[in-house]
Amino acid sequence: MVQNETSLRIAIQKGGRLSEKSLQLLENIGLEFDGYKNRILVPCKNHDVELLLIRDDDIPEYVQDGICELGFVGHNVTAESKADVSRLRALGFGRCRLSVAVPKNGGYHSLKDLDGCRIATSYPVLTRDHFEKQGVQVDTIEISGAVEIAPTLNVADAISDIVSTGGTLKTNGLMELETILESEAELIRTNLAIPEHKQDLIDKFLMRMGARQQAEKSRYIMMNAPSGAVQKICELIPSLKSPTVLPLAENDMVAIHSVIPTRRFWEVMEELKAAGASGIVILPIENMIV
Ligand code: PRT
Ligand code: ZN
Repeated sequence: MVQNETSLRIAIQKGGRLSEKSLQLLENIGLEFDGYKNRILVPCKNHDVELLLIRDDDIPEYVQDGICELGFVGHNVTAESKADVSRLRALGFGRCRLSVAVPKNGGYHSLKDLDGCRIATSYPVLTRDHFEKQGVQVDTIEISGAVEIAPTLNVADAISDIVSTGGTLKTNGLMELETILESEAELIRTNLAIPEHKQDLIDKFLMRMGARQQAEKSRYIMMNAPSGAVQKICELIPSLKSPTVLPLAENDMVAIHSVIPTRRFWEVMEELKAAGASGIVILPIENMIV
């Protein structure tokens, strides 16, 4: 059973790339906090919840040990820690990858070329695992920051580090050789038993998170069309459910409303216009329970 018998405790990164988005996500599902800036434990104003603000590296272990029931953390950090926790949700932000990178003109073209080399990294566990699986013998050198400078300083021959845009590698004369792990922020849960009232709260938050994530992937679309074009337009609209068709005061005209996946909108936009749709309006959706 978890140690904390009072509020549902959620760990988020104190100050870093994931802090703001994690907090925003909690606020989006209806949790209210204030005065969190200079505090470590922050009570929620409207639910039996408290936030624990810590370094991201500590989050998986804290969740594993039941000091917190939930945590928001990068998958790269969870995977490196090998903590015994469960992933409840991938969160769609903080996307990055752990990659092996080598000096651009170093003559390294594949992982095998790194046999016997020194690899600087803040991710020794994942890096060692990856090279071992490929049967390549390397020495991992653990460095906690500015890993990308290690080859220039001749501290290492290559690196394994987090990459997002790739700008940092480029600036340091490095290029990516291979991806070890794809990552994004995730919500993790302790595998220890949780009291029923806390589990109920978690279920409620997951439902709200699902509604929010679904809404973010969808758009509400409205358009006008001649009645004769309804069938063609309804066939073109990429919605799962049947669109709503409403008569308009103007003769033989209707309004068509539907919810569509955002990513499909541009694909069908021109076709809808060609089929006779006009006044097409697309709106974001706040929450969506399907
Ligand atoms: O203080 P604390 O230990 O809590 O924070 P931290 O410094 O360890 O982590 P932080 O805040 O830098 O990152 C938190 C999490 O954000 C990481 O664990 C990843 O899950 C995720 N993330 C997403 C990233 C990046 N993108 C990223 N680009 N983490 C680090 N980077 C680094 C990258 O290593 C490079 O040095 O940012 C630099 C710029 O990257 P490029 O490729 O865009 O140039
Ligand atoms: Zn960290």
